[in-house]
Amino acid sequence: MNAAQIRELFPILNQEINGHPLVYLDSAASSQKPVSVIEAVKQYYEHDNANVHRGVHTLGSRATDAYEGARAKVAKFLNAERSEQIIFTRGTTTSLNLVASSYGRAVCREGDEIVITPMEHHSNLIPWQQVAKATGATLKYIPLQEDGTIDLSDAERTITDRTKIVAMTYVSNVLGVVNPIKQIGEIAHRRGAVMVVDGAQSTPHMKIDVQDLNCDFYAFSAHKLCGPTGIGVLYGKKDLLDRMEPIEFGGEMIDHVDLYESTWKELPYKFEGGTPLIAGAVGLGAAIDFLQEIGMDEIDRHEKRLTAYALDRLSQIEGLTIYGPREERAGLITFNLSDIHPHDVATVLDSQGIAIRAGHHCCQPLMRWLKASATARASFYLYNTEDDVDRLASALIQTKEFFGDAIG
Ligand code: 7TS
Repeated sequence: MNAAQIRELFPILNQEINGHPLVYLDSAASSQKPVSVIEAVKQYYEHDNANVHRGVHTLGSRATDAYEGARAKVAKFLNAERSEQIIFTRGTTTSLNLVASSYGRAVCREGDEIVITPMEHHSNLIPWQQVAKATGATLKYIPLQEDGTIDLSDAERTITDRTKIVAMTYVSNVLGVVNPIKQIGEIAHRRGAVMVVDGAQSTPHMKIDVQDLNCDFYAFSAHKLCGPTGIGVLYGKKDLLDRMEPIEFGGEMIDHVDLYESTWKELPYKFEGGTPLIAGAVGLGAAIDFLQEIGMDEIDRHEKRLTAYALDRLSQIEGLTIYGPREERAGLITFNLSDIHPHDVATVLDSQGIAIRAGHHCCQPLMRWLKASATARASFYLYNTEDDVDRLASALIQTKEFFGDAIG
């Protein structure tokens, strides 16, 4: 299937925005959903809906099977050893907060270190700041090289025997950098630290094998990989998850409750208090089926081709600054156009039916490192085509001319 055919499977893309066919270049913020995912959620609500893990009635067991079936699909998708290592959360943010609040606060003491990078999304930065503040641990940053990449020798220097946790994004949502997380995980393990991976921007686009990466925790959101909003995953190594305390308490997660003491269910349920997002899990399962049918390697290849084409087209536009490395990058391009504010760029593009993101992308420290108050970003997915890139490039040229004339 080529990208133009894949595009047909996404009903939302078949519309005009401000009188122009929609070009959606904001999938790094949230991807669009194919018919099969929309139908799976609809089918669940029309035929199988009930609460999970409690009823003896037929709908209750169908809902439980659907929910647990989705967990098994995720486990296979990540190549996790067992389904119980897959904890359903609200998304990457909740997954990372769970690791920080449960594992981080339990293991860190004064004098210990938590190591992250300046390119982290706020979701993988603030939770660690909070752990550092609460425990007296020191938050340290592996410095970035000029092009935004990480040099392993800097990781070797920053991660020490006092480091308890290394937390890092696999793919930067601003720079498009693909971090060497396997190698950094090896350094972390040599020093006795655990490796936490923010997989929000990697999981939708490339094959992930948590056993090969040998990471201790891995987080992602369904909505960036063709699934519904409001659901995501935390994968963890079983011995670590077994030792961790829940951070939310209530129904579904208990084994035995007394007036003054309670005990918890086994994995993964001790981390899933309350009625979960069952339909969301069903949608995530359908999204995984959809992506795997096309093939993660094929998606990866398509995005690399498209990004190379886009880099070529955009770098010909005078006055356009592209951030991040030229080689070895993921399917997104962050840029600024002359001194036009990125919000103005995004607004002009929207008037032509082209959706991009502008702002700090939840990466304020990285914006300061880039010496930019904000940037514009075009991000690609399996449904984007060269035609989309051509529309973006010509709209940017027009935007520049428009503002040039206005200023001049
Ligand atoms: N980590 C990274 C690297 C991200 O890009 C994002 C979302 C998150 C964590 C948080 O994911 P959530 O699903 O819990 O919100 N990134 C973006 C973005 O780049 N534009 O909008 C959201």
